[in-house]
Amino acid sequence: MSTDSPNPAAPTFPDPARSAAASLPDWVPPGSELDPKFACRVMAGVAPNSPPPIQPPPAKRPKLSLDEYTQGVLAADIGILSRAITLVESNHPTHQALAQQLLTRLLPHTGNSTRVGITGVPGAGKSTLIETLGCLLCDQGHRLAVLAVDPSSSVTGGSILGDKTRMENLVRNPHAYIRPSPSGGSLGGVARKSRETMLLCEAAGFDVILVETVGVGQNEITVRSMVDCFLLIMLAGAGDELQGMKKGVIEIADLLAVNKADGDNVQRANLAAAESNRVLSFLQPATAGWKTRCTTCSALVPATLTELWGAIDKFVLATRASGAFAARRERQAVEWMHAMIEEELRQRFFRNPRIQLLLPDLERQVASHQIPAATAAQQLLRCLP
Ligand SMILES: Nc1nc2c(ncn2[C@@H]2O[C@H](COP(=O)(O)OP(=O)(O)OP(=O)(O)O)[C@@H](O)[C@H]2O)c(=O)[nH]1
Ligand SMILES: [Mg+2]
Repeated sequence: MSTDSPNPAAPTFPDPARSAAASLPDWVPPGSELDPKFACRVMAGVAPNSPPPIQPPPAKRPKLSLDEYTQGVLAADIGILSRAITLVESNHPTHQALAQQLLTRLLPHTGNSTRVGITGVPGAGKSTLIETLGCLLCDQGHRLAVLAVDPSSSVTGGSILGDKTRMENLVRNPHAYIRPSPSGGSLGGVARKSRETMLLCEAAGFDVILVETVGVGQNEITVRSMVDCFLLIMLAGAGDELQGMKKGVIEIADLLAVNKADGDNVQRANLAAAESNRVLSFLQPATAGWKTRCTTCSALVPATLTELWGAIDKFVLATRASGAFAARRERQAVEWMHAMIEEELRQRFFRNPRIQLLLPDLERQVASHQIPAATAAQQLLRCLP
């Protein structure tokens, strides 16, 4: 029922605001005591009941063809690269089909970058560190893409905002490209889009890709599975539990760095790094043939980040020489394919109308122990074509 057409049978009550307004002149001066219905005052210069300003409709950009996308990305046209990323981020089936065609064409031009994942608890200084390190790398002649993997950011908007404000200089650097986390909802969705974005950036000639992720949930494992080198940024005295040491993040890292080693925090940072190195000596390294170490750094002292990048460089050289680098990339590509198959099968299963019909009842029967879970699962799986 429309709110404009009240039910004639319903009793009517006087609306105090309306009656007060009815007795007022058309125009109440700003700040006037005559206006009893609002606590705030009418702004000067705004006529009452003026219609909202008419916004011109957003200009529609012409669609790009597959050739235009391909040539634009390969020519490092940032406008077209951004549109190509929006294409791979889209959930629309037509966009997804075009995105896959584009990726197939660009695949021979991908893979020529150093992919580095950066994780750490919120506030560890990841974005600030990326800002300083990123500017150093650009000065050295690198072309840098910074991506974020943060499934929560689509809800809170947190890291998107943080990244923009913490990377003021990098945002303006013509050799850097910063892309906030895609809003994919699930971690799987965000990860797919980020991985494909990484490939697009490589095809556009970016030779260093930094992927920032917040150290919560499964994020680290996902980012580890898409990068060559994984860096854990820590804080002195933040507690092992918080920093993921207990949940095994330290075991998947190739390099650890205690950040904010500046001012009177240097000594505490050195102690924390020594303690981490002691723990590391008992652990299996994340990459065969590489000894994971913990160092210190400060996002405010560029020289410490030059050293940190030196350690990453060493890692890349050593693993390329040993073959671990190429082996990991091959493994990652195959694992990626498996993950995509699982995701697709999952979606087909839960979208199937017959399954949607049977599922609630079977869930109830399983919950109340009337039928075994495996029997119910088999019954549902038989519905798949
Ligand atoms: N003293 C000092 N402060 C730092 C350093 N790095 C970052 N900070 C400060 O720490 C705060 C958090 O930094 P961010 O770079 O936003 O941290 P983050 O890890 O990206 O945080 P999330 O994106 O929320 O996960 C900011 O106030 C920074 O200015 C550092 O090396 N030394
Ligand atoms: Mg950040």
